[in-house]
Amino acid sequence: MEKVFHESATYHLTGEAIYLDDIPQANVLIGHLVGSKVAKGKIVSTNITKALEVKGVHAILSHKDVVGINNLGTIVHDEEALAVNEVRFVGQPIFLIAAQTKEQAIEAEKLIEIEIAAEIPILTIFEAIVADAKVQPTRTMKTGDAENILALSENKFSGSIEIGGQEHWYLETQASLCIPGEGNEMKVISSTQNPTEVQMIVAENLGVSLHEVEVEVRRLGGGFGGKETNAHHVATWAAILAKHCKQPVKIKLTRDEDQKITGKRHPYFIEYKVGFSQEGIIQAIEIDIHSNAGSARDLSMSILERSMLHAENAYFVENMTIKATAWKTNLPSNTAFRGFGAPQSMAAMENIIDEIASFLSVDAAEIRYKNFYGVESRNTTPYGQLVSNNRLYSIWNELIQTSDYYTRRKEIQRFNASNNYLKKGLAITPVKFGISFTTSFLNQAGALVNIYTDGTVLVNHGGVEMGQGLFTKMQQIAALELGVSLEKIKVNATNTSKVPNTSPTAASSGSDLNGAAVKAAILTLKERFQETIANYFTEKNKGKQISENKDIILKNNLVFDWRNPEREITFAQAATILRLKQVSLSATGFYRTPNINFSRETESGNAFHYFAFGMAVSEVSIDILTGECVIERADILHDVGESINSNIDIGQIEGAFVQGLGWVTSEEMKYNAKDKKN
Ligand code: QUE
Repeated sequence: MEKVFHESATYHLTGEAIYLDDIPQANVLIGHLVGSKVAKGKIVSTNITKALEVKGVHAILSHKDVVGINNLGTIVHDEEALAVNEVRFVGQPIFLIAAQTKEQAIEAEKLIEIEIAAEIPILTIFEAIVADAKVQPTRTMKTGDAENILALSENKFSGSIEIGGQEHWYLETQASLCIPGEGNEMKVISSTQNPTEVQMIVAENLGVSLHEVEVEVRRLGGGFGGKETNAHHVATWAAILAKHCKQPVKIKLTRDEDQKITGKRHPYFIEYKVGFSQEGIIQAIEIDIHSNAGSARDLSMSILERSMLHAENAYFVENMTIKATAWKTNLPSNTAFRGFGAPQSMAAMENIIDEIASFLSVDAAEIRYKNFYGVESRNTTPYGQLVSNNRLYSIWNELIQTSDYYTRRKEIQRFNASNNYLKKGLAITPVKFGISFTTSFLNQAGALVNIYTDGTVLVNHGGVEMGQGLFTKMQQIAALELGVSLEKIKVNATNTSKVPNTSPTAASSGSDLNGAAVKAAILTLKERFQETIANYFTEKNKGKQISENKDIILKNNLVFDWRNPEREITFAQAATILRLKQVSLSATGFYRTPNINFSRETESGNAFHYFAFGMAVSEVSIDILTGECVIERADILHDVGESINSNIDIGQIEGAFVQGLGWVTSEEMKYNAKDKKN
C-alpha cells in the first residue's frame, strides 16, 4: 500500500487535535486530590471544617461519601478509592475536593487537618523479602532438570541484576471529565487505554449498573501502559465528585501529582545460576525473579507472568527453572509499562549471555548465535510452546551484514587497545516477543461499522488511539476491505456504548484484534452489498443475464459486476440502493484469537498467537573516568510481517528504542518515606 500518514498528523502539528483538556465544558468544577504525606501509617484524625469555608469549594469528600465499593482494584479489590483507616503510599488520596478553580482547591487543601501515625514503610524488594511481604505465593515454571544438570555442568556461575523502575511520562497527564446525566447516568470522558474497565470501576464505585456509565476516548497524549489501569483512578475520583455535586467535574493531574501517585514500570531484582559447555552452549539455568509490586496487586501478577514467559528471550534452554515472586511495598502500585515485565527478565538473560562470553573470552555475538532457538529442533519454550516462524537467522544474517558488524568489531578492538580512558563496545541484541494477552479471554475485540447513503463510512472499534497509529491502520483496513478511498472512512472516538466489553489496548495486539473485528463487520456488509446489488443489476436488465453475488466487486469507490463491466455504480449509489431496499447499512464484527491454551495449573501450553522478532546492533563509547556514555550508532531490524503502515511501524520501533534507552541509561526512580515537599 502507498505511504499513508497518521490520520491525525495534521491536527497534531497544528494543535487542532482535541485532547481531554481541550474539550469545552460548561459549568465544570475542578477535582483535586488530598493525599497522604507519608508512605505508611494509620489515620488518627481529620478535620475539614475550615477548608469547607474556602470560597469556590463545592464539596470535600471522604471514603464515607463513596456510595459504592470504594475500591479501584480491577483484578482484586485491594486498592481503596479514598483511604479508610490506613495509608500505604505517599500521595494516596484521603479526600477529594471539588472547587471552581484549582487554586481554590489548593487553598482548601492547606486548611485540611490530617493526623497520621506514621509507620516504617517498605520501599525496596530487599526490605519486602525480609518482611516476607509476598503479593501471592511464588510461581514456578520448569522444563527439564535444571538442578541436576547445573551440578554436572563443566562451567557454571551465579549472578544477579537489579533493574530500576520507569516513569511513563506520557505527554498528557492522567485526566478525566465526568458529566452526570439523568438519574444514574454518568458520561465519563477518560484518557484511558481501557474504556471498559473504567466503566466497570466507575459503576462499582458509584453503585450503579454498567449501562448507566458511558466511557468515551478520542485520543490520548501517550499511554505506554500507564493508562491501562491508572486511568480508572482519576475517572473514578472525578465521577464520585460529579455524582455528589450533580455537576460536571474534571480532574487533570499536574505533572507533579501524576509522577507522585501513579504506578510505574516495576523495579526488578533477578538472581540466576547458569551451567554451560566449553563451546558456550547453555545447559541449564535457574532463575529467580523478584518484582516490586507497590502497594496493591494491580496487574503485577500478569506482568510477572510475562517476565516468566520471556526469561529465556531468544534462546533455547533445555533445562530451566523459573521462579517468580511479586513483593508488596509502600510505593504507588506499579503497573503496565511497554514490554509488560518482559524487558526486565530479558535483560537478565542478556546479562547471562554477556557473562558467559566474558567467562570464555569470546565475542558475546558468538554465544548468542549458538544458543538461538533452532528451526527444526531445539525450538520449544520452557512452557512447551513451539517457536514457529523463527526469524532469528534471517534477521541476524541481514543485520550482521548491513551493520558491518565484524569490521566494526575489529575497529573497536583496535580503538580499545589504543585508548586508555575512552572505551567502545558493540553488541547485537535479539528480542523474541510473544504477541497475545496471557490472560486468554482478553484476546477478543468488537467493531461496529456504519455506512451512510453518501458512501461515507464510520468505523467504531474497541481500541484506543494513543498516538501509536491504531486509528490509521483501522482506516486503512476498512478502506481496503470495502474498496473505497481512505477519505471515505472515519474512525470514531472509542465509546463503550458503541462497542461494549472491550479489552485494553495493550499487549501489542491492538491492530491484530481490532483490525480483525473491523474486517469481520465489513465482510458482513460486503455480502449485503453483493446480494442487493446483484439483484439490482439483474432486475435492471430484466433478468437478461443474472448478476451473481460472488461476481460483484467493491473497488475504487465503485460497485460492479466484473463479468458484465457495464453494470457499474458508485459505492454511494449502492449504499442508497441498500437503504431503499430496506437492507441494513450497519454491522457488528467480532474476533477472538484462535489456538491459545496456556494453563496456569501446568504452567504450559500456547501462551501466544505468534512471536515477533527483532534485533539491534548498538555501539557505545564510555569515558571510564567520568562515566559519560554516548550511543555512537544503532542499527535496528524488526520482522513485522507485511506492514499495514511502514511509516507508523518505523515510528513505533524508533520510539520504543529511545524509550528503552532512557530507562537503561539515564532514568532512575527514587522514593522517600515522606513527601519531601512538606
Ligand atoms: C501485555 C500483556 C497483558 C496486558 C498488557 C500488556 C496481559 C494481561 C493484561 C491484563 C489483565 C487483566 C486486566 C487488564 C489487563 O494486560 O497479559 O486490564 O484486567 O493479562 O501490555 O501480556
